[in-house]
Amino acid sequence: MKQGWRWYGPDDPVTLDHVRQAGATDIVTALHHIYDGRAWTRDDVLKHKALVEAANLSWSVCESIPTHSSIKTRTGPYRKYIDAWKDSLVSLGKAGIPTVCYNFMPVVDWTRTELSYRLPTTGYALRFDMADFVAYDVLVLKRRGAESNYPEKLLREAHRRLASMNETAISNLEKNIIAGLPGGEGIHTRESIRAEIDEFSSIDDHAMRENLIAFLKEVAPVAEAVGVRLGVHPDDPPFSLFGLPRVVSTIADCRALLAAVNSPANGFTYCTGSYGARADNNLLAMARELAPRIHFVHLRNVTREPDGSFYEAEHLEGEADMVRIIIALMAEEDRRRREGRADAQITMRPDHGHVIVDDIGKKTNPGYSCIGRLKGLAELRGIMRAVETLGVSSLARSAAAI
Ligand code: DNO
Repeated sequence: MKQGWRWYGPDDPVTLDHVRQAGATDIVTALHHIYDGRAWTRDDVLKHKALVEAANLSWSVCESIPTHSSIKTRTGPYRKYIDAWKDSLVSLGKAGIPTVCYNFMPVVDWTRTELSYRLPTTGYALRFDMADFVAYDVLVLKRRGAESNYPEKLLREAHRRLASMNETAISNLEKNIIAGLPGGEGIHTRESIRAEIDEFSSIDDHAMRENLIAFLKEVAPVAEAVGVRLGVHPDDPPFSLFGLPRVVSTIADCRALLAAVNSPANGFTYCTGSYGARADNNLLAMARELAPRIHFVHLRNVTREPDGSFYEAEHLEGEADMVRIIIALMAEEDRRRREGRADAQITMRPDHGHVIVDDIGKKTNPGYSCIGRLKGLAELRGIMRAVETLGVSSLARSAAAI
């Protein structure tokens, strides 16, 4: 696998030199300075690419082209935004960026309630706490009908939680949930999020899936024409937030997309952390089934709790069986090589990292600290090297038998 690293551009406190010191060879980035749905020109893309290449790295994945909310509702100015999306795609393809990640989450992109959750190791992780989220949704945002989305027990716990929070704690919770995490597309105030949730009021899972499929039917042929592969990122977390539809959360969701749009460009960002936050997602089975259409990989781990809460674990701990997953992905690379596929090597990146060691107290992008990710990559690289050394085909056979 190509060892990738997410870079937010020249303002990222983790520099391209740091990336090389971490041992990554490939950069995952986007034009974060033009992130409102406007089209990226080929020139914009080439300028960004030159920065990456000047550091002797290669830009192998665009994560992400932003997908404007109107595309998800298919109302208002969606036509203009789909055209801009296609223009950006063409600019990326013509500049030689082979893979594009995107998501179809409504209103909020990836979401956590706590950004500095103290771990037993004394490091810090990101956490999604269900009771805190419900407390915000029902009691702070006061979304209409929110109570009916949650069981009694959780509502009681949410009341208790809110009662224990002071104004600062409530405002931090609100900021964490709605003000947008790095790379995310949903940046809101209390008023704007209410308005945007309302825009989705007539859209259920079925309608949302139809809108995603309609979008894919338009962009996949363009991707094919310019030699780009698309990887839809799963919902994070992979269940409904704010009562809104989420349609990239399970293997059934993935199958529906494959069945609807039969193009080699239509594929997945296989994110073990996002899919892994649901107990009914079998990560290894998903990797094996989706393998031919996995175009990009995020490797990270979560520890789940019974009420749906989770926190980000060490890369090799938590729910995901990282060794077998990597064997499955490397076996797919092997299969592609035998088939002569140009995209035989899949780019992975160590997704998120704890805040540890000298990063504690420094300004870091939530989830995107240097040292935590460096440690994650080192551990994952160790597995890859062992698999390579021992031979992926024999390991894949025995891993399949287990
Ligand atoms: C978070 C990331 C997301 C992801 C987008 C993909 O760490 O996984 O921001 O990039 O949802 O479009």
